[in-house]
Formats: sequence, structure tokens, C-alpha cells
Amino acid sequence: LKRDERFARLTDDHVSFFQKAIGDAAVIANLSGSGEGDLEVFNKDWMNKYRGHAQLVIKPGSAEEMSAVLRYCNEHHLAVVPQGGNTGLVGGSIPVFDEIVVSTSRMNKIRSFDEVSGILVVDAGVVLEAADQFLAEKNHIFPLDLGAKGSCQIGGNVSTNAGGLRLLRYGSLHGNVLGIEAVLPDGTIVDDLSTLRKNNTGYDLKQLFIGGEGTIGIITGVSIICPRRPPAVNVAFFGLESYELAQRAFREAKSQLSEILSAFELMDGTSQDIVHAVTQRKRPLESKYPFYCLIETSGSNAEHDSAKLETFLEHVMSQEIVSDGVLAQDETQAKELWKWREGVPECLGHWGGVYKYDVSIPLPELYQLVEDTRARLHEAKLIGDTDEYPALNVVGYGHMGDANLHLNVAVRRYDKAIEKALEPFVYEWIQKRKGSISAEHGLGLAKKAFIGYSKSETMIRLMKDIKRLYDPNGIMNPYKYI
Ligand code: FAD
Ligand code: 2HG
Ligand code: ZN
Repeated sequence: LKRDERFARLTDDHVSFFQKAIGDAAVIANLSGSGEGDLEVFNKDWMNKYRGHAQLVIKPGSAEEMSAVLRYCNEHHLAVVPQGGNTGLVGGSIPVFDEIVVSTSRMNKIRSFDEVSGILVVDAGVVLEAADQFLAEKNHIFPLDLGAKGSCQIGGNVSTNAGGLRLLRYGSLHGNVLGIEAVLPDGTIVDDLSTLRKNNTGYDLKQLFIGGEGTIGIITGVSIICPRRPPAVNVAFFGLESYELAQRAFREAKSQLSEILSAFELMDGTSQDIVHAVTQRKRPLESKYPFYCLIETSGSNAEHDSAKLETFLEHVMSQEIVSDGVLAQDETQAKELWKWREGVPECLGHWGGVYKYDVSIPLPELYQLVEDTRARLHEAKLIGDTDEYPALNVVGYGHMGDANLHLNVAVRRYDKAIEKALEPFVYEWIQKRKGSISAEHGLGLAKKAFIGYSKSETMIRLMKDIKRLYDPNGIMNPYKYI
């Protein structure tokens, strides 16, 4: 990848403009280009895999300031990378060269909440967990939850169309987001911040920003419909002898828990061994199993839910679908069980790096990809217990309820030979099953070269046409998937 010389290089004059437009405190500059010091956190990603060379970070405080910033960048051909909480897993929030980082972190106000409809309107930079805590006080819940909730921002969530742990229950952001305020590269403020549930008046253009990954504009405000907070939440954790049985457990959960089922997560044995090795926490079950499932129910009537869950548990135990299980007795225990699922990504990074594949595959074959990948690395003699092997483990876990697998290969070091063994192998495998090479994390830089495994030539051409229409100078998040 080469720097696109159509983009201008940053000068002191540019920096002065931004300082005047939005204030000194909202501009962090280091024109020497070392990428160190104050700018370092903006130039590296959560996985420590990507490293940018931004010399300037700008933090507009309002849509108007964002408009002034982007208009100037567009007129002066300065490339920009929108950044929220910087928890993205595909390198989308990190500059590739010297693009300016435009951060939404100063835009962190809750604008309004309607207690009757449950519609919340927020600035893009509100941290997901802060929004959920605000909603908890109003007996509502944010319809998205994920492990990075303490840092990721709602603008980033919407820009990646994040899926998370409860999509099964509340559906995707494409359905829950009712309106968006965004700024286009030419400074136009798109005010589509509708709070209407139904609005069939032509093309639904806000959908382009949901999952757009910062390639056509920057989201500054979001309106979203939030459900009532369910008063009764139960969490159960099971051990199972096979993936076949995990599928049976899912079928039973859907049929017996039906409307109260709010999460169905899968973790393989290796993923739990790793969480155990890193955290040294006491395992929830006494014996070890090749597979584990975490089930959450959320309902409005505690007695009714407990009765349902107990019947379900009796059934799956007596039918020997699950081998052992534990039911959280209170909120603390429920959180403790969730850690065995939510903690997997962080624990996996403990030894060095992780190759991550976030894929949709029809359920019957979901786990086969993990086994085939493991076999492939063994055949190539790239995986083993000692330092001479670059790979340590192949792990599968994820949102089984959404047929979304996270295939993670934990490595001692990033290594070309592993990369060659995994790619395009994984993508070809997915394509053969008509799956998706990116279920919920997006394409960013990591999956840029592989979009063709999930999208046709025609679809890619239409996307490029849209990109050109919104961003004719190509300044928005360049070098990424489009
Ligand atoms: P960033 O990382 O800052 O940005 C992500 C992308 O969006 C970039 O391309 C960026 O340019 C663009 N962007 C950011 N803000 C804006 C904006 N306001 N306007 C336009 N473009 C913007 N993802 C899931 O889907 N499900 C999960 O369960 C999940 N769990 C995770 C667990 C952990 C521990 C971690 C580290 C990540 C997880 N993720 C998950 C990935 C990540 O948290 C999500 O993609 C999240 O939505 C990113 O939000 P962010 O604010 O950090 O965005
Ligand atoms: C999760 O579900 C996240 O935990 C992260 O989407 C998955 O790190 C990953 O591969
Ligand atoms: Zn996930």
C-alpha cells in the first residue's frame, strides 16, 4: 500500500486553522510525525496490530464544529479517519499513513430520552456503557451489549453496525436506530435524526451510515429505540460433549424459552482453558467439556421465567443434551458467568497476537471451520506447544444464536507462514458455504482484499458509486475497504 499523493501533507497553517476553528484544547498536533507521545493511543489499535502515523488529532465538540473541520479538510484534500472508542477489530479506526484522526470523544452528551416511547437521542461520542447506565435509571436498556462497552462509543457502534451479545433478542442496529445526524465531507450536516418508528418516505439513507465504517461521512448524533429493562434476568452455563449437542440445546432453548431467550453463546473447551490459564478464576463447572454454552433469559416475570428455565434445564439434562450446568443465583454470579464468555478476546491476546475471523456460517457447519483450520495448521507444522511453533491455539466461540462464529488463532508472533496458511483458505471455505467473511466487525483494512468472497462485482460497483457520490475527493477513511 502506497500513500496517495493526491492528499495534501499537513502544515502549520492547517493546524492553526483547526485551533482557531475549534479551540487549542481540542487539537493535538505533532508535526514531526514520530507518532509518539500524546498521539500514540490514537495511532494504535486494541490488538496492537495496526500502527498509524497521524500527526494530528482533532476533537470537534458539536456537529457545527465537525462541519467546519470536514469542509476544510475536503477543500484542502486532507484525508481523515473517524475514531470513536478505538475498539474496532479490523483496523478501520487507525490511520494507514498520515491521515488526520477526527475523534468524537468530546461529543458525549445525552440529548434526550422519552420515557413513553423509549427513544434515546445521543451524541455519537457517548460511551455505550454510560448510555446503558443512564437508561438503567429509567428502567430501560440499550439494545446492544458487547465486551468493549466500557470504551466503545455509540457512533462507532453504529458505524460498524456492531452485533454483540443480545442481537438474538433485540435485533440489529439497522432496525433499532431510528435516526442519524451526520456530517458529509463537504461540511453538509445531514439532519436525519428522526425519532419516528415508521417513516416510509423514499430511500432510507441513514442505513448507509450504519455499518459504513466512516467511509462516507461522520456520524455526530444517533436516535435509537430502547426496550424496557427486563426485571428478571437469568444466566445459565452448560458443558456439552459435542457441537451436535450444542445445536440440539439451541433448538430446545428456542422452543422452550422462546420469548425470554436473550442470548445463546458458544465457547469451545480451548477458549475456556485459555480464560482459566490467564485469569486463574475458579471454573464454573467441575469437569472439563469440549463445548460450553451460555444462555441468558430476560423477562418481565421472575417466577414465570424461573419456572420455564427450570423445566428447560431438567429437560436438557434428562435427555443428556447437556452434561452439566449451573444457574446463576444472583446478579454477581450472572456477571461472573458472563466473564467466561466476554473475557475470551482479551485472554486470547495474552501470548502475543491473534488472527481473527468473524464469520457467518449456516449453523450445521459452524464449528467445522475451527476443526478444519486446526487440521490445516497441524499439517503445515505451524502449531504446537513449544516456542518453535508460531501458533498456539485455534479457538472457536461466538454468537451461536446468530450463526456468528469467532474463529481466533492465537499466536506467539505474527508470521507470514501462518497468514499464508489461513488466507485465503478461511475465506474460500466461507464462500463455498455462502457465508459472510464479516458478520459483525466490518471490513476495515483487515478484510479489504477479501470483500469479493462475500459480495458480487455488481454490489462492489454500486458501493463504489455511492462512495464517489458522498465523498468525491475520497478523503473519508481512505485505503480501507472501499
Ligand atoms: P472505533 O474502533 O473507533 O471505529 C470503528 C470504525 O467506525 C472505524 O472504521 C471508524 O473510522 C468508524 N467510526 C467510528 N466512529 C465513527 C463516527 N462517529 N462516524 C463515522 N465513522 C465512525 N463488535 C461486535 O460487533 N460485537 C461484539 O460482541 C464485539 N465485542 C468486542 C469485544 C472486545 C473486547 C473488543 C475490543 C471489541 C469488540 N467488538 C465487537 C468490536 C468493537 O467494539 C465494535 O466494532 C465497536 O462497535 C466499535 O466502536 P468504537 O467506538 O470503538 O469504534
Ligand atoms: C466477541 O463476541 C467480539 O467477543 C470479539 O465480537 C470477537 O475477538 C473476537 O474475535
Ligand atoms: Zn462478537
